[in-house]
Amino acid sequence: MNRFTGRVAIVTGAAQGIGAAAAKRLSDEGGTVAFVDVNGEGAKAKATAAGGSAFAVQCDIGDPESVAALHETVLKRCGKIDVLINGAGIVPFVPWSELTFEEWRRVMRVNLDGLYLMCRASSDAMRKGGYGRIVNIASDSIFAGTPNMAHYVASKGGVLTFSRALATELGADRITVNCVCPGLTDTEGVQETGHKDSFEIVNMLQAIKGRGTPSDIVPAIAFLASEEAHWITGQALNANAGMVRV
Ligand code: NAD
Ligand code: 4PL
Repeated sequence: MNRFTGRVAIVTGAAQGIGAAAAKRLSDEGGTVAFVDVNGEGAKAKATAAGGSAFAVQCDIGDPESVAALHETVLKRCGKIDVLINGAGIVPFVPWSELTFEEWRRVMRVNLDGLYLMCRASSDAMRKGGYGRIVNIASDSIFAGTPNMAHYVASKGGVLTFSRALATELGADRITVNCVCPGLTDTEGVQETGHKDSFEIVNMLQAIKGRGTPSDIVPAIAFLASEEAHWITGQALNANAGMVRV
């Protein structure tokens, strides 16, 4: 498939995990993809490996100036923004007894403030260009109430409901906004936390057995980011082997 030929895409969180896999797929399918991450070196390595017209931009999505600079760079280089995949996120592992306000804010700053800043800037460019697809990455933990991440679950509930509202706001411009809700997925981020020990229990609840990897999530993201998904907006799609069903 070559669903992104002629399209310009920004993918955040592209240095590793689900974001990196999504960026690679859009690039493989012909898109000009900006691999964006606060880890600039990691993003550069993935963009180089993707080849084609992929390029990397270092950006902290929680910083308004950094997000403005990113959009200036992409618009100067590519002239438009067609697709935004918001893959960057913090995946914490902190029990409620240890959850401080500082830690709460650290997660909200990226998972919600960063999402706002990216959607704000990219959707302005999409409206000018007359085309747009926004795919946000929530999590099926918002339906399961997954332990050791109450602040994260709160932030991802916000990702889902913000996506519904933004779909309304951008509907007049025929820009779609949807969410993918992955289940537990084996990524570098998860391997650094206690979530790495949850695969067995999650597997027990899955309809289809196995360990979720980024390549299991990417097809849902790429579909919602494609032109043919034009009649789908404000929706959430679980990609979780049926672990929770809503
Ligand atoms: P990961 O930790 O492996 O990768 C996340 C990437 O985001 C990293 O490269 C990191 O540098 C980047 N990032 C963090 N803060 C940033 C910032 N301020 N600005 C720019 N980039 C920043 O994570 P992952 O497991 O691949 O998760 C990707 C997305 O999928 C996240 O939104 C996460 O919440 C969501 N998700 C993950 C799982 C899972 O089990 N892995 C499940 C459901 C949802
Ligand atoms: C079910 O989004 O959805 C662990 C870690 N378990 O980040 C998640 C489940 C995790 C999840 C998530």
